[in-house]
Amino acid sequence: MTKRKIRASLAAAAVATALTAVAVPSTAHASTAAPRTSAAADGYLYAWTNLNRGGSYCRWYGDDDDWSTCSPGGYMQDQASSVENRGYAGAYGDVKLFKNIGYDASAGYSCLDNGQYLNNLANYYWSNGTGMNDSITSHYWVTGCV
Ligand SMILES: [Ca+2]
Ligand SMILES: [Ca+2]
Repeated sequence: MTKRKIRASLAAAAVATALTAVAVPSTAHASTAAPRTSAAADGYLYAWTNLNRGGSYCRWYGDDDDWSTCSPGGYMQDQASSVENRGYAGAYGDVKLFKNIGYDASAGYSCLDNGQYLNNLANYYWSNGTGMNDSITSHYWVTGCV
């Protein structure tokens, strides 16, 4: 292979890599292609046991390191099938979600942008590629999803 051909194939490989990087949705950032909420901001993160805001729900104004107790639903650990960020825009307006208790990111995490509503968590995945449905267990508010 001539030097020019090698360079051309390297460039083609770089383009292919770049295209792949664009085409694969970010698993660590749930807001990718997620719909915006139609609800007014009230400062709370909401979670429902069923999809499309169905079943019982809990909501949080602050952080929670263990969803096994919450208000008003009482229990949301490994139950949530839809979530909505109705937090106020700006500082601490985004929510980092964790599969494990205690903000332990080792089993997977995700980030929900301010104003995002995920109506069916079966369509979303943790940072490690495992499904998010019926598995959220803790969260804290952050300024800017990363
Ligand atoms: Ca559920
Ligand atoms: Ca869990």
